[in-house]
Amino acid sequence: MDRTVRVLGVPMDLGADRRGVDMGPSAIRYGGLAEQLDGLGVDCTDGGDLAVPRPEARDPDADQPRGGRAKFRRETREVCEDVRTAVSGTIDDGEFPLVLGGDHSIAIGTVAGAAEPDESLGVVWFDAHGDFNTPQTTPSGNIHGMSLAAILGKGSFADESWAHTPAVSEENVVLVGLRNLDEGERRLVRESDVTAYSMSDVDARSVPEVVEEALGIAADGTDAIHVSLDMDWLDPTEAPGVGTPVRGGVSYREAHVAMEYVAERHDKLRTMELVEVNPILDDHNQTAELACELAASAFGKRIL
Ligand code: EXY
Ligand code: MN
Ligand code: MN
Ligand code: MN
Repeated sequence: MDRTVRVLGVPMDLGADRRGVDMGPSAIRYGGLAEQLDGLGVDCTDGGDLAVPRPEARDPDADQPRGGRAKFRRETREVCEDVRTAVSGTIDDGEFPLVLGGDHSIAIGTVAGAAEPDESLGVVWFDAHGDFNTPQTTPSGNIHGMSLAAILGKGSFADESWAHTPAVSEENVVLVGLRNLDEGERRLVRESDVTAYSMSDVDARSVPEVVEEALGIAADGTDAIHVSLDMDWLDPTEAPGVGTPVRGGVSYREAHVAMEYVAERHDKLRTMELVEVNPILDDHNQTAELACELAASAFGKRIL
């Protein structure tokens, strides 16, 4: 990594039902992120945590979009606009934003901040879930299950400039590791131009082959790429401390080799985020420590 990495914590849990993911940034710091990056010789600064309103302070349904449901939409918009400003400012300072969640709704802000208006940004989304629901299809109203749909302006998100980042074209968006989709979002994924690799595709072809292809699609014709690593991508036996665990995820080694392929793309990598770490559900901070290790692999750590 040729740039200084600036860590930005977003203790956000309004996008999810289960409390605890707001402690993700602290857990990742305690998991040794700075030590991992220092050990690599990566220059790293900590930009601190952004402010997030407490859920008790607001009625989750106080502000609903047309014909749908998105809990804490107003607060999520405020947080994501702050994330956008912090990420964009970090990039303008010539540094690399490493954003720590917090639930996956923060990706709306990260991507908005990463994309310059007149550019095109590719996205690789490592996740057990599609995060492709809209307020019109969501079964829960939780925005962390809508964040990619929001970025792409699906459903009523087309009218929400804070959520929709037009610089991201569906042709340059890749979902990797799907194994849990709701009916409505499954239809939206199929109808879209995003590339979606389920765990069945990973089983049939292998992580190296799928991830190399995914990074190629995100980089094809774009100015930069964003990597969004939802820790529930991994199998819960490796990463139990996540908000929405789903069995049948990737192994410890598969996750590392995926990040090693990410490291090969540092010429185009502009931003990265580590999300959905929930230490309440964890076993001795294991998931946060793994997130730190994976970040090190993504920033070039090699054994030999
Ligand atoms: N698809 C379910 C929903 O929309 O409520 C669950 C979403 C979980 C999203 C996690 C962050 O990846
Ligand atoms: Mn800018
Ligand atoms: Mn997610
Ligand atoms: Mn997920």
